[in-house]
Amino acid sequence: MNHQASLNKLKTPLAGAVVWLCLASNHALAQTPQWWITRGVLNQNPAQDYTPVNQGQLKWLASNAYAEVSRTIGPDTGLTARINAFSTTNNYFPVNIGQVKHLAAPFYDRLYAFGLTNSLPAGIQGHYPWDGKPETNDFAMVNIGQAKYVFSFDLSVDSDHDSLPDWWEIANFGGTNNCAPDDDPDGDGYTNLEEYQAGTVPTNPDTDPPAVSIQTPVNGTRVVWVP
Ligand SMILES: [Ca+2]
Ligand SMILES: [Ca+2]
Ligand SMILES: [Ca+2]
Repeated sequence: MNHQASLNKLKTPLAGAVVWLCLASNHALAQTPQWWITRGVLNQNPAQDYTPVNQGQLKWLASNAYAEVSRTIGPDTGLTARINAFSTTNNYFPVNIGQVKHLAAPFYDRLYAFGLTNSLPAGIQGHYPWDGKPETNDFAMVNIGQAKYVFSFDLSVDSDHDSLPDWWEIANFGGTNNCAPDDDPDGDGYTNLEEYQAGTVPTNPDTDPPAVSIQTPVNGTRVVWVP
């Protein structure tokens, strides 16, 4: 896993609930989300999931997660503030469970606001991966596998397999059953799938790029290309 020397140390969590951060969770997060691959989150070394994670590694992981949230559903002020609270030192310091929870919580708050967190077992309140787990010490050290687990959420999930990811359907249509890829609800000539691929707004014809028209020159005229 890479380090990012320019990233900063984690804030020390406030004293509070002590909850065990559990790897073998029934909170069904993705094993290897697509954004880990596209963003080069992991290096090519064999997995060392039981090696203690350090602050530089955790900041690298969280920074890429932040970039992915920003690309899709967008961050809120709480999440941005948490990322901006990194300092530039202590990258080789160990990380404890409380620090990981402190850093990961605003990510899950943001996912929860979009309805993108998984359901916890019946009777368990909350929306964090560690909710409902046996309690232990927030000051216990964290290994790489535990840090990876907490940041393994996958925003490319497409529950109905129509090529429109859940986050995009929820953001634009308020749910995952309210649009079809071939529909054009704003009547701008672009289907929902085309709007998703182009990054335009499927409910607003004014946000789309203008159509390009190319005139055919009359024979014998000189055409000047202006890039
Ligand atoms: Ca879909
Ligand atoms: Ca459209
Ligand atoms: Ca549109």
